[in-house]
Amino acid sequence: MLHVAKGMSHRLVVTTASAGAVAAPEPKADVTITLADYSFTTSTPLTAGTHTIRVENSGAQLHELTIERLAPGKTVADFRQWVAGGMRGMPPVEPVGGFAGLDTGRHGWVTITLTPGNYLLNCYVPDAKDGKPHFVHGMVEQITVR
Ligand SMILES: [Cu+2]
Repeated sequence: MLHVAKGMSHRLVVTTASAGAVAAPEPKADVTITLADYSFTTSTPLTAGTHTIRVENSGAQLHELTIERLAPGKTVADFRQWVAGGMRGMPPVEPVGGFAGLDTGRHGWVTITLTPGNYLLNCYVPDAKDGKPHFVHGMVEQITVR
């Protein structure tokens, strides 16, 4: 059952800023990951430890950054095989963080702590043209964190 059907929703009211309000300064990022149709570009390799990642969408479509830790011995090929098999059984990855639903030309930040291992940078957003998840179009990349 969808979580929203179990009550996982909340009303949010957005109001105009009060006079004299100042925008908060942007967080300081040590890594930038740029999303495009259909790739990830990382400014510097992600290493073990805590990072504040600036996530930018330079693509023509909405994208997301999902960071998933691969199970020991698993690779992006195992992920593709699991998807091709209808996503049955234990997934070869576990989500550890990311940034969802970033529109064209927008940016945001995510702070994440990584331990050494193999990860996927992944995008599950349905494609605007064929509705298939972007990872089907190649928007999934395996990285090694040391
Ligand atoms: Cu995408």
